[in-house]
Order: sequence, then structure tokens, then C-alpha cells
Amino acid sequence: MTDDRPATDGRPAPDDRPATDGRPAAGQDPAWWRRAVVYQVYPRSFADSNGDGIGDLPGLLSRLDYLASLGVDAVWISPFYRSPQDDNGYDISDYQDVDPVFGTLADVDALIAGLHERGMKLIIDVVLNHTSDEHPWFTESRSSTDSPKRDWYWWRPARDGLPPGSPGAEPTNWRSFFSPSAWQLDEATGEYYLHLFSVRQPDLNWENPEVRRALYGMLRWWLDRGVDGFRMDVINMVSKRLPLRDGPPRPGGDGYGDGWASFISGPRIHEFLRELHAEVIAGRDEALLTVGEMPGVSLADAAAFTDPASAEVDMVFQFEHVELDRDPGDRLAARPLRLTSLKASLARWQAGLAAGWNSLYFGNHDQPRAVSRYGSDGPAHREASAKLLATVLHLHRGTPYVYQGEELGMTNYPFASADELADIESRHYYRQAVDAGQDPAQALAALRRRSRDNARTPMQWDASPHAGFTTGTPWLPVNPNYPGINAAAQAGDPDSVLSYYRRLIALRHDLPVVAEGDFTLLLPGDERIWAFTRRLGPTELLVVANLSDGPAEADIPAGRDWAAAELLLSNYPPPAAATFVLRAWEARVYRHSGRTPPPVG
Ligand code: ISL
Ligand code: CA
Repeated sequence: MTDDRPATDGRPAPDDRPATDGRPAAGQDPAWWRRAVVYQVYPRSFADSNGDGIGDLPGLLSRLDYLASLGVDAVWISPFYRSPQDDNGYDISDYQDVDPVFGTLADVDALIAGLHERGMKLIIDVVLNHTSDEHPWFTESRSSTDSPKRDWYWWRPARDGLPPGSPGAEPTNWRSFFSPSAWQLDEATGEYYLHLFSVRQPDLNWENPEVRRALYGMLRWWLDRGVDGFRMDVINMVSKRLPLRDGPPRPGGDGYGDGWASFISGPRIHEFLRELHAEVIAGRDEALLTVGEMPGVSLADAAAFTDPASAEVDMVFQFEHVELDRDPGDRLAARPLRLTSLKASLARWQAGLAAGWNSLYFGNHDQPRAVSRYGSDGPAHREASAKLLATVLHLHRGTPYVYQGEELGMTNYPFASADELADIESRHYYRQAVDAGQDPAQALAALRRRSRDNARTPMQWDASPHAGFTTGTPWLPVNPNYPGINAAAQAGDPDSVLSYYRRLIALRHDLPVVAEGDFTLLLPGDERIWAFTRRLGPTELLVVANLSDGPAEADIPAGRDWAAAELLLSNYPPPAAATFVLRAWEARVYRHSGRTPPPVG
């Protein structure tokens, strides 16, 4: 920690804050994020400035014009704080400094200024559920049972009657996301600490008001520095149900229990988020965006989290649609995804949050590449299906998030050996599967489809060595398809995926119906066609898309004469005939303005 930080309590009131560099002053543009598109940068994989093979802030700074030309309104950047990088920065050892691998605080200031000059905002990623085991709070906490910070984390003795370290002596039977048990024995005091994620990510104890106060002060410090909001990592896990109890045995009989009921949306979660809002956000809300990442969140809870009346967060990242193709018992195993389930899931959230707001995403740094997962990533249909997925997603009601490289149609990586996997989660699942007797080739095949590393291979900038990402050796290999799939090749091509994203993003800015219109799903039982309408006042849009490798006819219900409506956007040349026979992976957006069109001729 450094000492030159502005005091967090005497912070300036929102009204006398100087209007910063082109950004609308607080209060002038309420809920700007309802018309915004957010771009996610995973800094480690975006652009490397110094040849060490790892992306960094100066690298990102050199690419701001690229982001401006895409037309996005805000950048969400994954963690750049000081960190031992056990989970690529989601293990923070100093919330108020930058890891030397990424740069300096001065680089963050330059990033804030550079984005604001170009009319974009900066959303930082805050990990409040856990710290690194190298955070001074944890070093202090583990030093002795009577440390003043002992209660900042979750310490528990061994299970009654069992010696610490003996099999089954963990305080509860919970499994962690990244290692077998969620408890780690600390030899120094003979007690266990809780870590829902890796052994190096101990969970903070939010029951302790000092912990919450320290975190709120840190968040205010970043706002005072000029950031425009927060993406809050696994924020629905911060309230734990007391006393901590064993969960029901997990399917598959690995001996662990499922602790979810003890830590997903726990009893004090709404209280904590309201307190955070009151202490950090209130008075500046209109200028800021807050999005809570919430694995396992229910629709009812999401409605409560995003209800403006109770002031918790602006929107949540929910997981329902990205869990449909995975086996709940075995996170590596796939289950077949049906288009009808995917459409129904998104439509359910559209309806359930009709009075609130959705975030919209297909990809991020934890998910496989969208075009490989939901589209068709071979040469025949990659471009069309990448554009189709973007069309369908961005035409839903909510705030769309673009994950870096998605706007180029970047694909999953052809991992050939487990040694190529860097991600802590992937390595853990591989080891676990092989230890349990699974064929290593089969485990690798599952990870090739599933691994978070698919999203983390370097950004493909151009056709030069390492795709222009680095002059050194990239920390994760570049996808071998980069000579054909890269930003330079797409920038000047009006038919590229990149150019299509620019048009799509502009459409949202130009047409209020895209951001705000009501949503109605059509043809819910169709396994090939995804179709829906959006309506705002007299304006109505029809979105219709064919998610298959051959032609398919959309049986659009009678009502409006859609075939005669204005074709606003499509990933194919206009159809020769006014029919709804769509070509492979074709997507179309039609508009009825509600006015009688002027006579032709
Ligand atoms: O990555 C997942 C599925 O492959 C999720 O289970 C993921 O771990 C979960 O969504 C939480 O993610 C967030 O917190 C983790 C971090 O590893 C992720 O990168 C982050 O997005 C722990 O901080
Ligand atoms: Ca670097």
C-alpha cells in the first residue's frame, strides 16, 4: 500500500465534482448504461507493450482508438491489482495498487483519462468475496488465534472429535470451485480457513463490520480516482448462512457436499448490498454502473437485487443460459443444448426483469468462445454465425457485453495437450478427472470444449508473429487461426464481423426501441429459428435468425406484414424474394415505424 492516497472520508460531494473530460456530468444522463454497450478487456490477453508475453495497461492504452472505433460506451477491465496471479488477478494482495506485470497507478490514471477523452467510461472489477493469501489482512489474520484481524476471515477448528488434518476433519463438507475441499488447514494455529475458490483465495468475513468498512473505503478511493463503476465478482456469495453447516452429498459420490445453500444469496446479502450502495454509490449513482456477478442467482433474487427502489446494483450477471449445456453434477461433462431451451431461458429473464434490467452476454473470460459454443466455428459458417449471435443478443432488452475478440469472431483453441492449459480451474478439473480414473484423452476433449483458457488466448490484432499481441513469447499460445482472423484484416472490410459489430452497436445508440422496447418471443418450439419482436410506442422490430447449417423457413405469425417492412440489418445480402426462408445462419432485423409508408414511385 502507498501513502499518497486521498482520504476516503472527506470525499467531494457529487455536485461540486468537476465535469471530467467529455463524460456527462453526474445527473445529466441518468441510467446511461441502459443505452450502452460494454466491452470487456482481460488485460493479460489484450495487448503486451514490453515483450514479456503478458498483456498490460500500456498495451491497452495503445488500443483505445480501436475501442472508440467499435463504438462501445464503457470498458470493463478484469483485475489489474497487485496479485500473486494464482487466479490471474482474481486473487488480490493490494486493492489499491497495480501489479507490476500490468503497469502502475499512473497507467490507470492515463486509462481513465484516455477513455474519458474518447467518451468512454471505465468499469473496474472488484473482488470483495476473497483476497489473496498474500494480502496483509490475511497474513495478519493467520498469524495467531488472537490476531486483531483473526475474525476478518472464516477460521474454524477441526470437526468435533477429529484431529486437525485427519480425513473428514474439515469443518464442513463443502467442495471448493478450484480444489477438493473448501477448507484449508493452517498448521500455525491448527485451524482451518474457508476458501470457496482456490487455497490462495481465502474468503473475507462480511459479518465483521470492519471488513465491510475497509472494502467500502477502498471502493470510494477508486471512485475518487475517476472510475465509473464496478463489476463485483461473485458478490452474491459474501453473506454466509450461520452456523456453517454440511451440505447434501454431491451427485457422483465424491464424498463432498454441496454448500450452495450456505453461501448463495445468504440471509444478509440484500442488507450488505444496500449498505454498500449507501456507503459508496449513493449521490453518484447516475454517473455509475454497477453489475453484480452472481452464479446461481434466481430470477426472483435478481429482481430484488436490481429493483431501483431498494438500490442494490444496476444489473446482475446471471448464469442460467450458460449452464444449460453443462452437466450440473460434473462441470466438465456436456449436455446437449437445445435452441428451444436457450431461447426460453433468455425470454424468461426478459419477462422476469421487464420492470428492471438485464445484462446480456454469451462470452466472458470464464466461458468458451461464443461462436464455437452456440454458433458454427468452421470456415463455412463462422462469420455468419458470429454475426447472427451478436444480432440476437444485442437485440434483446438489456445492456450487452462484448468480450474481447468476440467482435472478430475469435474461436476456441485446439488444445492438444493438458500442458497447454494454464487456468487453475481447468488444471484442477483435469487432475480430478484423471485421478478418478477418467481417460485423459476424454478429459482433455472435454476441456477443449469447456476450458476458460479458450477465452484467454491472446487477442488477434494482425497477421504478424503472435498476432501482434507481443514481440516476446505469449503466456498462452495464440490461436493458430490468427492469420485469417484478426482485427487488421477486418477493420477495412465492410463485410467483416468487426464492421457488423460497429453497425449493431450504432443501431442501439440510434434507435430507442433497441435499448428499451418490450420483448415478445415468437416460435418458442422451433429448434432452428430464433425470432422475437421488440416494441416501443409505434415502432416495432422483428428479429429472425436461422441457427442451422441449411436453409430454414420461419413461420412468422400473421399480424403485421413483416416481409414488406424495412430491412434494417442483416448478415446476408437482402433476400431475392420477400419470404422468410432464411439461409444458413442468416439473421435479419426488420422495422415497422408504425406510420403508413409513403407511396412508392
Ligand atoms: O468459471 C466458472 C465456470 O467455468 C465459474 O464457476 C466461475 O468460477 C464463477 O463464475 C466465478 O467467477 C469469478 O470469480 C472467480 C474467478 O476465477 C473468475 O474468473 C471470476 O469471473 C474467483 O474470483
Ligand atoms: Ca507486458
